[in-house]
Amino acid sequence: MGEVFYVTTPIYYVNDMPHIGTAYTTLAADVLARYHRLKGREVFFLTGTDEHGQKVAQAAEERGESPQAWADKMAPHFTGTWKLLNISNDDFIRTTQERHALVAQLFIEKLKESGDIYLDAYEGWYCIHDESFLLSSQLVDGACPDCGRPVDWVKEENYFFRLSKYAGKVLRHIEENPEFVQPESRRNEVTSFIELGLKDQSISRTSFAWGIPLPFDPKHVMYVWFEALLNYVSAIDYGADPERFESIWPADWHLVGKEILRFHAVIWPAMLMAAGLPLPKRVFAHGWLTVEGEKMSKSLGNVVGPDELVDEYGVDGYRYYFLREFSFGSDGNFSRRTLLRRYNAELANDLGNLVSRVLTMVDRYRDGTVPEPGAPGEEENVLREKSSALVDSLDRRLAAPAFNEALAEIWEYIHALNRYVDVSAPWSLAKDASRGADLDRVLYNCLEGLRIVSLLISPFMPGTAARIWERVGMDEPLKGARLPESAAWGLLPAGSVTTRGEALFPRKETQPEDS
Ligand code: ME8
Repeated sequence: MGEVFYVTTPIYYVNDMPHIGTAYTTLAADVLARYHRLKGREVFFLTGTDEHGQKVAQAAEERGESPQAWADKMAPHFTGTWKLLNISNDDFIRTTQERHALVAQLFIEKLKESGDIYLDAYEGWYCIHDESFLLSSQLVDGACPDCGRPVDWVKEENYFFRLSKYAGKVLRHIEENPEFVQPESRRNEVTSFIELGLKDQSISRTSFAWGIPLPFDPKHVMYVWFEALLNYVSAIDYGADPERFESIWPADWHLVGKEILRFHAVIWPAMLMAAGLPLPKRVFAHGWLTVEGEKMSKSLGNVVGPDELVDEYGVDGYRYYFLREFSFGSDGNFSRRTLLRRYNAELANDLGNLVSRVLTMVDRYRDGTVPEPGAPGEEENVLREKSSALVDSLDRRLAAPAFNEALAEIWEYIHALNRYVDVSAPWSLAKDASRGADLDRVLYNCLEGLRIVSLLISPFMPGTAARIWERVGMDEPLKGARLPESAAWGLLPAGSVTTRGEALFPRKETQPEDS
């Protein structure tokens, strides 16, 4: 079961446009998907949009649109943004698709038959923004404890899922499988939450119609969270194509923001247990990003969209910054100053200049042809050993996943290459006709070091990686490269043609306060 590497993002509500927060999760999932493809695994990377529920219905109503027309208008903003950011998702699920509705109905029917669903009266608070049911004891100053917005009193007949019956089992699973909920600090939050006692979960609504009808009682539509979680199995044909489903399920990683961990680490596992399905292997809750120190919100008018940053810094400038700047499990603060600083120092200078220096020298001294490597000296052996240690370390960092640490280590290697150029001073060797073989060797090692850098940055910055790979003289496309084999030192063929090309990351002007 599950031989395919399966990674997911939350499905995003279509009430609003994608922004740097939603892009952050999607980008992280993209790196994992690309990395595992690079390792030769078959990968299924899923993202999509959450289109039902009261919040989306309200957003549509405010614009005088039907919810379906609104969702049809908004979904392309997400697919378009993922294209802009070079996201390699294998599928994009929309919860208004029939394939999703059929599975959601089949699933709920199954739980009904097994006795885990019953009808009862619900009376309590509801936060439309978070689409969550709340107890009076949870409110803070009469408002939603998570988003601070006013809550509505709901009194209606609902179907309930016997969540309480599974509480002990879910808790045991979390305790016995430390990988299941990550990072550890969040795991403790989840276990304390369960230990406080779980009530059965209302899973249907009757006061509005924008949802999937319950097959056994169509006056009710499914509670949007119950329905949305099912996207992870509807997209891989649960119930429709058992062979496909079993080859992909369970998910290797559900990546989510910390505010929706409870749904993924408590309700979702209980739903899966009730249906007799295996649980996802790991759920990772990452931190939240603020903008220039403030919570990002429409009312503050400080929501940042990826497109404006991509216009300015390019897609790989964008990708690099978000993956390098933040520690995945912690909260972080986006600021234009740190973006500019990292761009100039780490991309324009450390990497961009290195590529340009090396290719210029190969052009000047060796007519743009990869020279013979010659016999390796001590310096080269160090570079070679460092690169193979880096390959192992990348594997550990991405298993965590710690994207920032992975990039920091790749950049240490780039620093080592820069030092190697400085210390071996090819420009001096070029002045001495008797040092021709030494010059060949040094230039070869620089090119080979860059080839390995391009391979290792490819999950993070696929466009830049492919450009460097071609420029150093690789004819075989980067797409066909595999880890660890392609990182073996010496695979760059002598005699192939290099290309100088334009600056990869043109330096940007800074104001005195930026540096
Ligand atoms: O919750 N910083 O959808 P959603 C970091 N439809 N990440 C952020 C962020 C921020 N400031 N803001 C949003 C939903 N995110 C449900 C999910 S899944 C079965 C259903 C990211 O549109 C983060 O991943 O509100 C968060 O979990 C997600 O966007 C919430 O997206």
